Amino acid sequence: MTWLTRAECGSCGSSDLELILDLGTSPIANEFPTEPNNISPAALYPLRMVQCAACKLAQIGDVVPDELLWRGEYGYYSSTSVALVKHMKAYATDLGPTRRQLVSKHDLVIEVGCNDGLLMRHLHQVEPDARIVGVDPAKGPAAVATGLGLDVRVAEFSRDFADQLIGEVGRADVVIANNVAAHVSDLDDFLSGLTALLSPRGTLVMEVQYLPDLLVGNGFDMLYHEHRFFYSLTSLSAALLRRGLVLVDVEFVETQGGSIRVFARRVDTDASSTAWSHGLKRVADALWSESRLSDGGILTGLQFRADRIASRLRAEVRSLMQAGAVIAAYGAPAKATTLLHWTKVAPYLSWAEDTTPAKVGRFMPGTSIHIREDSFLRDGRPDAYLLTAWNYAPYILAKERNYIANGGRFVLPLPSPITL
Ligand code: JHZ
Repeated sequence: MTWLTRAECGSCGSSDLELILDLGTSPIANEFPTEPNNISPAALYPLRMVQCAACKLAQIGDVVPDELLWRGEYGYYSSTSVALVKHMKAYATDLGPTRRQLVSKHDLVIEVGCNDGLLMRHLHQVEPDARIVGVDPAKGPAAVATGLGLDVRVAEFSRDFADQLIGEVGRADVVIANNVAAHVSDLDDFLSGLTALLSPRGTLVMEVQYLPDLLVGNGFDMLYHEHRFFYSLTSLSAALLRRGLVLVDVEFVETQGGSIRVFARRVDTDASSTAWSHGLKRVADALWSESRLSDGGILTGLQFRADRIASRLRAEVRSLMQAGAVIAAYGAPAKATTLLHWTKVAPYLSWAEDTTPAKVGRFMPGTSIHIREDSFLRDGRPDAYLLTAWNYAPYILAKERNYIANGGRFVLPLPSPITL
């Protein structure tokens, strides 16, 4: 089984694809082997980002099939990141009766890509009388959700599955899809399924990582094979419109180094009603602001910046090692696989630490770096950490203030390598 090089845009079908970033080859990011694995070339896949000149959607250039990506035990559990727990709690409050009032008594809410049910749990708290159904293909995280009494269907989401679900539970007042639109293999079928699930006056709420923030923050490590699409408001709006949905509001949120939370409704409802007038203005302003980005070279310059960061990070880590420091990776996020492979700093790291029980005891993909449990509360800490979970930097640096006060160092790889 092998990858498929994209010949056409995964959204609009144009064959006018421009190469933005070429990171060579890399292993599958979210599969943490049980043995040290200095990887064979057969387990490396090309890692390139291209952008469609027609609809502006950035996407992975070489698509690794689902069977390879999700074959093992999927290592990502939302609830293990304290910062994400906080985010989802605030998210549920925002949708609930005291704020936007999108989720009310007796409403049906369907969350596609619910992982271990983190948001569902908080939604139950803000509106106990709503019916909340989750869908996720990853068995491990879904089992955690089911164990908590949540109603989760273990399935790959598709238009066919949406039709089946509608037959069982009906159409939803609110459909939620967080950090999942980046991962789908057939975007049109996915959006068709989400649209079908919506009741005529329903609202789709999605969070996606925001491409302009990735560009500004030099987040090249967000490119790994399970991330197939990288959205701006412009490209997302075009994809949704093709499915009969119009954006009615946008919020900028901090997750994943910068994401957008968008609200969309059917074009043939009251999408342009006064209830959404502030939101429509925010969407228009953000689209205008994005239009100013297009000529700035910020996209085409990403390759240059990724090259520079690789050599600067190596120099930074090497000089710490030469001064006798033991260095470990702080976090074993999926993006660390791209970071370590592209920058070639893996040989300098003695181990990695992570709070996710499913990752502990395993190895970083394509390396012999062992993943240990978070040593926050233990002795035996390294002299310095490479902060691979850089998107949680404010939270982690605050949590680690005693370690820093006692001389511990942190190397922040992005947006530009710096040692604190
Ligand atoms: P985190 C995943 O990306 C994969 P990753 C996926 N493709 C996606 O889209 C996004 O999430 C949403 C650990 N950690 O959240 C926990 C600590 O050890 O940036 C996580 O393993 N200590 C589905 O994997 C990792 O770091 C800490 O104090 O890049 C962070 O992973 C904190 C805060 C985290 O997602």
